[in-house]
Amino acid sequence: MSSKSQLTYSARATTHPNLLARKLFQVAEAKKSNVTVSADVTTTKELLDLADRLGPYIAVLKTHIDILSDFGEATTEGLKALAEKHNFLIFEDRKFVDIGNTVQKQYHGGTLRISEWSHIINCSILPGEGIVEALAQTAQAPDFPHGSERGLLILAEMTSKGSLATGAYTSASVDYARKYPSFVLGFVSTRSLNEVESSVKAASDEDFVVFTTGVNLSSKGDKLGQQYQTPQSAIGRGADFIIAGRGIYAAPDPVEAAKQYQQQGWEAYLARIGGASQ
Ligand code: 5BU
Repeated sequence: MSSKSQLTYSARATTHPNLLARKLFQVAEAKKSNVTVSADVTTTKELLDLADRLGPYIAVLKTHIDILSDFGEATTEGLKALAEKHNFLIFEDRKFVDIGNTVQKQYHGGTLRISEWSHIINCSILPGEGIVEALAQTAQAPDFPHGSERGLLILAEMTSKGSLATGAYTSASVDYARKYPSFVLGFVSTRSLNEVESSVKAASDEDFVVFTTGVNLSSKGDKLGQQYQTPQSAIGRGADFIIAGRGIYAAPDPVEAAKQYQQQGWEAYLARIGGASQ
């Protein structure tokens, strides 16, 4: 476990080298929530309705914008307005995985205009270091207006059965996170990766943010290889933000479910920081 994961979110908000990570920790502290809801619904109305109802209880809204059947201006304007209204960040789970020249076009412009509305994006490092460099170049270009509010999570591990994102792939994820600290916030992974061997030296102020997917209170997995753990287990293993999809949006009462994940996630965080001063 990283020494930083024993610190409070507010302490990490003050010291983190990355501006978006600071904002993320501030939001978590202000709302007492480390929950990311994975809003995997397929129409704009359902997405915005869910974001508005769950907004008060979450720190981040994760989207798969390409599963919407009616994506358009109303989707992005609605998302941006609700993120402001409820003080959450948006994470488009697009999982970029291509050569640098292509991912720049997929991220900035195109049909989805992801760079305009999504604070956080993620990528696989299967194509090599160039993918991180290319996305950082776009988000940090002098004429890009939202530079300080954009960050990348490297998809270092996956929750699906038989995932090949292990071993050398996972340690290369840590290498690249260390090489691009102003853009890479941390990882999507099932645990803290600070102990993973890396060929790049860690900076003394290094503080990777860990998002863990596959969190569910009432199920162990699905029929397509998804594997779940509980908020307590994820946070105990180093998650700073827990991501839950069906556990929340497919519950009989999604608002009650979001409150339950919020409470359990927050209690697990308090248990992890133990006696740390707030
Ligand atoms: P679920 O309904 O809680 O199983 O949804 C999980 C979400 O997280 C879904 O949007 C997946 O695409 C996403 N996910 C995941 O489940 N596992 C991973 O390793 C990664 C993303 Br990366």
